[in-house]
Amino acid sequence: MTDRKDPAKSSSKDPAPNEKGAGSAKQSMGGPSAKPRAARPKRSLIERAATALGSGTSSDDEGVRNLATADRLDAKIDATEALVASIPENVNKAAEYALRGKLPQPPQGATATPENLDATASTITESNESEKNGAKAAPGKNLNQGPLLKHRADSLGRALTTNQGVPVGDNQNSLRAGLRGPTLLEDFILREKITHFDHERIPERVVHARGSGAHGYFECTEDITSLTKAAPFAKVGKRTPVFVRFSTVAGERGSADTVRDTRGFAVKFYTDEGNWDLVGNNIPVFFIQDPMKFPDVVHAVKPEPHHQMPQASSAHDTFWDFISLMPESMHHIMWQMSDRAIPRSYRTMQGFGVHTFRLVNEAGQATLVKFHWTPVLGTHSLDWDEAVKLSGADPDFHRRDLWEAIEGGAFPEYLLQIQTFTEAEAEAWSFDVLDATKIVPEELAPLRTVGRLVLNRNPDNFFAETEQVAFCTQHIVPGIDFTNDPLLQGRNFSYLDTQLTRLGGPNFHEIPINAPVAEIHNNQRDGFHRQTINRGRVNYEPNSLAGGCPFQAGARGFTSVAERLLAQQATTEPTKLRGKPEKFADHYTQARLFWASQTPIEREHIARAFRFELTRVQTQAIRERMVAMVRNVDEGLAARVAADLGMQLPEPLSVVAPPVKDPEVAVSGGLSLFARPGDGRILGRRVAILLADGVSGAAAGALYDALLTAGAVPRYVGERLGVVRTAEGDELPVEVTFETAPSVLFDAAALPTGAGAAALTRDGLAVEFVQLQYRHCKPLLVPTSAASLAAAAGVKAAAAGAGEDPGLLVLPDDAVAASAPAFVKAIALHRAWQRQTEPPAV
Ligand code: HDE
Repeated sequence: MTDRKDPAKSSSKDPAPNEKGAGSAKQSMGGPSAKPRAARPKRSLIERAATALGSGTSSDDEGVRNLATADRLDAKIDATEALVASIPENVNKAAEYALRGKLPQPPQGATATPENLDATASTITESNESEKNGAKAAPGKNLNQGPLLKHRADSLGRALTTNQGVPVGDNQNSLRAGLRGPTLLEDFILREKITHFDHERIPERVVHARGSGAHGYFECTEDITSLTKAAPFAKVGKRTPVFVRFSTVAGERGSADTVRDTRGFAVKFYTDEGNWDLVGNNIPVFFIQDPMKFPDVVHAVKPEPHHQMPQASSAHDTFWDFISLMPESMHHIMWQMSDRAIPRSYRTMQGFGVHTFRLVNEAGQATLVKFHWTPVLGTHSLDWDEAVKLSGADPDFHRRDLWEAIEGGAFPEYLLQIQTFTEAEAEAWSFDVLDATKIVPEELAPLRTVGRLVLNRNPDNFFAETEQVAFCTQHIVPGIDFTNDPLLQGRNFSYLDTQLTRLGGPNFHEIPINAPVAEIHNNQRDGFHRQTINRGRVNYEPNSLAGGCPFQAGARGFTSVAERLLAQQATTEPTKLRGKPEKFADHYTQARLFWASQTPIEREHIARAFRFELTRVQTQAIRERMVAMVRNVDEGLAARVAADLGMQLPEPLSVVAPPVKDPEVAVSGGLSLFARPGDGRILGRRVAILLADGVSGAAAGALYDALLTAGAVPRYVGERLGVVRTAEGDELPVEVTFETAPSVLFDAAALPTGAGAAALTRDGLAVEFVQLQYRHCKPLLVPTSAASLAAAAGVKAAAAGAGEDPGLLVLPDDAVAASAPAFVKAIALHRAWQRQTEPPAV
C-alpha cells in the first residue's frame, strides 16, 4: 500500500463504493482535498500480538493477497488513515440552517471510497469462510433484501431435525425413565418442540385481525411522470412487486369472513426506492375525523367487554350508542349499511386510499390525489340473509375464494385510478379534502386509470407472510407525500407503534415479507431478533472511518413537500390548538349524496340493514337516537326504519352545521354498487349442477364444460358422494353434497334434467337448496323435468314465465345443453334483484 499519492481524487457522480475495493481513497462528494496524511499511529496490542504470532489470515481478497497478517493489519491502518483524511470536515453542516432566511435542499452526504476494503471491515478474519459464514459481505450490498427464495423451506426427502439441525431419531416417544416411568427433563427434543409450540401465537392485530393475503404485481399503464416521480410510475409497463392483504375490521382472527363490516385493502409496493404501503379500505370514507376517537370507535364496535359478545358484529348497543353520538360517522354508516359491507368476494370490491395524499414530481411540484382500486370483475355483493348463512356454511368464504381463484389461474385484477386536484380547487369546494369522512365526487375530479394490480401468487405460508406482513401508512416513497388530514397524521404514529408489540420489536422490517427489495443501509443496530450482521465498526453519521457511508442521499432521497402552515387560518388564531376546521362540521351533506345516488334495491337493502342492526340493539333510547340521526339524512329512510322498529318517529337530532344548500354534486354516478358491473366474465363463480339418478348426462356435461371454459367453477351436487346413473346409462360423480355444500356456497344452480329430478322433492336439503338459490336472487336453470322440484322450493317459474326475471331460465329438457351461453350470461349479471320481495316470498 505505497501508492497513495493522490488520495483526494474526487468524483461527484458515483458515490457508490468501489466494488473491487482496490485503489486510492477517493473523496466523491463536496469538500476540499484531503490534507496531508498524519503519521501512522502506534499499532494496538492485538495487532502487535498477531504480528508476533505470525499467523497469517488466509484471504482471497485481490488487494491483499499473499500479505501476512501483520502486513494486512498495517495496510488496514493505512487505508483507514487515508479514508478518514479524505473527509477532512463536515462540508454540509451549513446546509442544515436557514441562513439568510433560505433553507437549501439537503445535499448528498460526503462520502469517500477506501483504497482497501479492510479499512471498513469489522475484522480482517472476515476472509475466513466456512459453510456457515459463507463469503464476507459484498461491498455496498445488503443481501437481506434479496428475493424471498432464501427464506423458503421445503422438506422433500429430508429427515426431521431439531431447530439446531440435529436429526431427530424418534418423533413418537418422549424420553422416559423406564417404559412406565416419569418423563426426563433431559429430553431436549421434547422440550424444544413443546416450547416452540407454546409460543406459536403472536398478538393478533387489534383491528383487521381477520385477513387474507396474496402476492402480485402493479403495472404502470399511463405516463404520469408529470405528476409524480414515484418509482412504480417511472415508466409505462414497469412492474413493481406487491403483497396485498384484505381484511375485516371488527372480528377476531378466527371470525367469519362474510360479516357486515368495512374491509381492509392494504397494498405493499416493493418499489426500487423502498416500500410504499397504501393501507386503504373498501369504503372511501371513515367513521371519525380525528385519531383521538379511534380507540373509542374500535372499543365500541368490538365485543362488549363484560361478556365478549357479539363476535365480528356491529349489531349491538355499544356500537350504536357511540355512533348515534358521533354525527360525523353518518356518512360512513350509510356505506356500512349498504351492500358494500358484504362483498361477494375480495375480487369484487373497490379499494380506496381514503385520505387525500400528494403526488410530487421531479420538480418538486405537488398535486393532491385520491387513490381508487377498481375490480375488473365489477363490484358485487352478497345478500344479507346469504351472508349470515355463509358465516356458518363456510366462515372462510372470502379467504377460500381468493385462494382458489389464484390457484385456478383466475388472477384477481384491479385498476388503479386516481383523482387529482389542486389546492385552489379543493379550497373552493364546500367540503374539506382533509376530512376523511368526505369523498371528492367523481363529477368534480374524474377518475383516471394509471395502472393495474394483478394478484398471481398465493403465499407459501400464512403465518410467515399474511400474518407477519406489517403495513404502515408512514411507509411512503419519493414522489408520494402526506397531507395534513388529521386522521392520516394519527395513523402515521399508530402503525409503527402497533407493529413493535405485534411483531416483537424494532426489527420487524427484516421479516422476509416486510423487507423491501430496495436495500437498507443505515446505522440502526441491535434489538430483538436482529437478522442483519452489519460489517465494520461505524454505526453513526457523519463519519469518516467508513468513508462517510452510508451517506445522506440529498436531493434524490425522500424530502417532504415544503408547506406554509396556517395559510388558511386567520393570523389572529392561535397556532397551537385542538379543534377542527369549519367545513368538518357538516356531517350530513355527503351522507345525503350517498343516499341520493343509490338505486331502489340498494336503498331497500340499506333500510333493512338499519332494521337488523337496530333490532339487535337492546336499549330503546339508542334506537331512537339513531333514527333521530337518520332523519338528518333522509326522512323517508328514517320513517321506514322507525316503522320497522315499531317506534314513533323521534325528533331529528340537532345539526352542528346545516347541510350545504347547493352542494356541487347532488347525485354521483359512481356511488351505486351497480355502476361497475364488470367486464362480463364469470371467473371463479361457483355454479352447482344438481344431480339425481336418471339425469341427462349430455345436458349436465355440456353445462359443466361450458362453465369451465368460461372460467367458472362448476360442481356436481347430489345427495350422497359416489355416482349417479345418467339417462344414457353412464355414471356421473357427485363431487359435493347438499349437506356439506349448501346453496349459499354457489352463485348459480342448474336443476337436474331428467326423470330423477322429481325424486329430489323428497329431500328437504335439496328443496332448501333450490329455495335459497331463488331467495338470494341467483341465476337458476330450470328444465321442464325439474318443474316439480322448483315448485316445491317455491320458485315462481311457471307463473312468471321467466320474462321479468333475467336470472330464471325455464327451458324444455332438450334445450338445456344448448342453453349454456345464456346461463353464463345470466351468471355474469350476478343477481336478479328484481326477484326480491319483502318479506322474502320463499
Ligand atoms: Fe387502521 N390500523 N387505523 N385504518 N387499518 C390498523 O395496524 C389506525 C384507518 C387499516 O392488513 C392497525 O397493523 C388508527 C383508516 C387497514 O395488516 C393499527 C386509525 C383506514 C388495516 C391501526 C386508523 C384504515 C389497519 C392494527 C385512525 C382506511 C389492516 C394492526 C387514526 C384508510 C392492515 C395494524 C393489514 C390496521 C390504526 C384508521 C385501514 C392499530 C389509529 C382511515 C386496512 O395500527
